Amino acid sequence: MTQPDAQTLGRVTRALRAQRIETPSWAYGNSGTRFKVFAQEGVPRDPYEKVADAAVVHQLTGVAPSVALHIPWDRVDDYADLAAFAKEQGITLGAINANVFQDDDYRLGSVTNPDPGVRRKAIGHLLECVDIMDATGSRDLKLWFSDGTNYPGQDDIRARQDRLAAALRETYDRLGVDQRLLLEYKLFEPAFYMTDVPDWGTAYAHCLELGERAQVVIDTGHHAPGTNIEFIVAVLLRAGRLGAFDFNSRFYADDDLMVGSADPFQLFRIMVEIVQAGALVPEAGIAFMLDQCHNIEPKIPAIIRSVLNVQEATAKALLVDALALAAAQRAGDVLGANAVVMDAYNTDVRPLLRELRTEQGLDPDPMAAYARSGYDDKIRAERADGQQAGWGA
Ligand code: RM4
Ligand code: MN
Repeated sequence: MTQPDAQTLGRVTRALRAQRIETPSWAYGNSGTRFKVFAQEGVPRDPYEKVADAAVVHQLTGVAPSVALHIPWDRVDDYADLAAFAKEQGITLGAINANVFQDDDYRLGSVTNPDPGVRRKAIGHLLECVDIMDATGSRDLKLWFSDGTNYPGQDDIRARQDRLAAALRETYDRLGVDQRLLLEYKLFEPAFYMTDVPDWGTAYAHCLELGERAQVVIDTGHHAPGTNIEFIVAVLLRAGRLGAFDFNSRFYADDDLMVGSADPFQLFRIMVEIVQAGALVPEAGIAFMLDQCHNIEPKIPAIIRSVLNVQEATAKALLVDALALAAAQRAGDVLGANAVVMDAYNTDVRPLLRELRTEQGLDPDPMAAYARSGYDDKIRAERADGQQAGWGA
């Protein structure tokens, strides 16, 4: 591509300045596979320290002003106090993620469990998460259910859908008028035969039943290999039901690697759909979140890298010449249309982003700035004692 002209540059940088990416509290804590959790030095010991780390990512990148919480991993006595602490650090608390997948009671499911007592307990947790949102000022309740079955005949598929619908209804009805329910799907794991919310269609059907403030979450790692995720993005955008992304990368299944590391072209294609639909602006209501685990790489730099990867994919998507693309499409010019998209993808946007950061008073290279900042040494020293945060495995 010839270098973008001044007008294009102005449009692209304006959009990039307005971009918002939410980082996940759990990515700052220890994580692992089912085989091993490798502890790292300097990892936060409590939600306050996770918030502090998230604030550093925002200070260096300028585009990550909120952090998502996961309950009970981020349980504190006073959520308003945690929100005030976040504010002092220059960020806000974002989506509240419910967790109904780690208690022994949930062996046969949470909200779809055949036992009404277990269902009641799970719904109680979802409602508690809405109380927490009230205290933190969070807009979004994000629900992911590990519910499903491992063997044909284990439980009644339709009955489980009914139980799911009832739980979602009760939770949705508890929300305030400015709050949303975000429903996430996942093809499989930990259930291996049948998952109760396995795909966007099921999530969408439940959201339709609930009402307008129920929206679908696309976790990029939650599909069968080869799934055209940008198609799902386009369909949900058209229906006004795309609420959020959980960005990460995968080579095989739900690998939770850094977004943009396995398939940067896919991330670009997703962002093209977003940009073309005018859905990048915060007012469009789509939460661009990361959902990742940094099992072997240092966590804060990995999160900074991920944020930069989303930013780069977005910059490239913004460079797609929409007029030229539409003209080629109208003319049935297959190769021409494809060339417009590929020209944008093949543009090196790193100089543009460095310049943008300098204009914003940021270091043009956030990775290098973090390495120089001394923050890593500081947290290693300060957090040497005590119990590190993590979700265990
Ligand atoms: C799930 C899902 C959720 C996340 C948990 C930790 O696979 O992606 O979004 O909260 O993992
Ligand atoms: Mn997710």
